Amino acid sequence: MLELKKGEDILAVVGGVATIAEARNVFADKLDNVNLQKLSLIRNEEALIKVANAIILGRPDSVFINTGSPEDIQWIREYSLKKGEEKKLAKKGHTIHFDLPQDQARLVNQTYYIINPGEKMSSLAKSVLRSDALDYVKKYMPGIMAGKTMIVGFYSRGPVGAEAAIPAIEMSSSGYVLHSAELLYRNCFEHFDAEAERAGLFFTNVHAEGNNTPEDVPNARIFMDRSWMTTFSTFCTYAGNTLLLKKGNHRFSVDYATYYKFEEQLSEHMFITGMTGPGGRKTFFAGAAPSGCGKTTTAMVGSDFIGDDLAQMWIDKNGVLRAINPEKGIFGIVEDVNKEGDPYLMECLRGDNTEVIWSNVLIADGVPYWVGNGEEAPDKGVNFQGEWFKGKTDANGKLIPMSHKNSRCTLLASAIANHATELAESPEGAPIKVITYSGRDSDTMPPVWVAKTPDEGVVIGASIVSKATATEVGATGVNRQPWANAPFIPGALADYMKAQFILFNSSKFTDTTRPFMAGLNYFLTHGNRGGSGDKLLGEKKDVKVWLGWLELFANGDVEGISTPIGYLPKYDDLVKLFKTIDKEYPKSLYEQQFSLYIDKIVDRIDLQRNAYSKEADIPVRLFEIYEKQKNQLLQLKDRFGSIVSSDKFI
Ligand code: SPV
Ligand code: MN
Repeated sequence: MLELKKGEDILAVVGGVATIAEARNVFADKLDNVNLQKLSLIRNEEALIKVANAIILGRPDSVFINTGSPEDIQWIREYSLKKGEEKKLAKKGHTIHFDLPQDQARLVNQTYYIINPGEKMSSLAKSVLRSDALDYVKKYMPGIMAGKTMIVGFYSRGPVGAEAAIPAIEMSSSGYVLHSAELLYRNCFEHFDAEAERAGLFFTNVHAEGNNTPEDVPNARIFMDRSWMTTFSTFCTYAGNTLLLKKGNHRFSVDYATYYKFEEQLSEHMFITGMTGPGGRKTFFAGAAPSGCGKTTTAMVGSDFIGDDLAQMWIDKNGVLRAINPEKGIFGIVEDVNKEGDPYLMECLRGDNTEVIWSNVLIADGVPYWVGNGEEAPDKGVNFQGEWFKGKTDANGKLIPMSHKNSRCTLLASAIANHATELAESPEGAPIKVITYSGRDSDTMPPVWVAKTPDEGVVIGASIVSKATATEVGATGVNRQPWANAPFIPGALADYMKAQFILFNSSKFTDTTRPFMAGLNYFLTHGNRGGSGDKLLGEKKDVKVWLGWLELFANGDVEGISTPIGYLPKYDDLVKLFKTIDKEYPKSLYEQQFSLYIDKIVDRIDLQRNAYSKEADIPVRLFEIYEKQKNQLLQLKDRFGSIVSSDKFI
């Protein structure tokens, strides 16, 4: 359970500002007339008291109120350049930002939920008691913004007025963080009061990078106060650790949906995209994948791209599942982004007229380069670890890549040629017909399969596994990644799972609106399918076929093959779809991809069942489905052996 406003509000305790009159005194003391004037347009007293407390806590030299006006945004760009957080690149509107080598990804071991004594948390999350977090803030944060300007921005996570949109305040001494916020979130300065009132809450984020030295990073903390929906981030700059409008507030949205909007809303780590089917019909997808597993690429394959990272969903009065993107921009991984696989994104990155903040790539003569860009690489330049030259090794003798694996580009989603900007900005949300779940699974599940029931769909989400990626510092091995949202689920996994079962079985859906739920996996290798080596069986562009088949299936244009794990595509239907991307699709490849490898799947079921059986209060439905699927799979094995090709089912 989650109880809001329980325990002491750390920001208020340390700041000491309790009334609006005291807050106004702080503003009169710290803000110049221009910024006082701007702030006078915000009337929400709770919000103003938070801003005053952040000022008292951080003790910045000055305070800048960002109204989102072109002049204010320009001021932020220049502040960031002046402080050296960003540098201009050769192309107009492009800048480079470097994070310290120790701060290239989410600092999972320094990221905590602030909890009250006795609160049940996700077994996959770290938590810190409120009193210990208070001690940290008291020790490290007073005066942390001295010598700097604190910038205050007011944003909406979602199109203003959308059912699932929640406003948020971002306060930081970093120009880079606020510059990124302007590209990634909707500035709602004018609507903040009304939105806070409509939603009944807002999120608060406080960040300070301090001196930004490697010696500081061990003291870095990312704290998320669940009860007060307030984040604190210190001594780091990587946006995943600092721009807590993104994953910090996503975590709060997950909490809020799970405990306060049960049966009504979900908050997911999902892309949103539309596919155009026969006759020009549009079918919208929301799809989960762990960080660094190609969510951005998948999203951009659609004809109507809406978002690449997060989705907030609800069921509308007609029983249609609706999704909004809480973001309006992309903080995308650039490794392996190239003309072949990501033509629209490349147009923005290499063309003119798109504002781009690059991070942690190689810069040579003012031009950014990255691993896998499909272009000729320079021999030297500057990257995340300083001077770089081809063949340079680290202290352990390991080759240093041209760009960090988690290096990124930040830009407006509307800059992407296939972005469906009008729908993305509509508070109505996109009508979602297909939900997908995927992970880096090299040896078990087929490229695509569809759940037969909502319960089985929920189990697909619960059963995602994935190889560790560079998006988290220190992560290794193959991990369970429930719903690809695990790093962002604060409360007990059982509670989140119940919310999934309830929502997808909701009686508000009709037979025609209930979404289809599917698994996707592009990571099967030759070595695990009768060949050898780690090479993938498919290519990036095959995604179009898997999504295209789901589009046809969800609209009743093709039938699936019924198997214990769900419906699989028929070979002939895939051949036709591969033709549309100019590829042959040999039957032998189909056999490799879609034969059921029974022992692998049964092992996977056992792994999940064992892990979930250690967790308290998991719904029995999950175990019943695992049991049923396992029994059916073992019966198949008795009849056909351990590798069962799909024609055995016809
Ligand atoms: C991810 O890692 O899932 C991201 C980037 O989308 S971060 O902001 O680091 O979470
Ligand atoms: Mn993400």
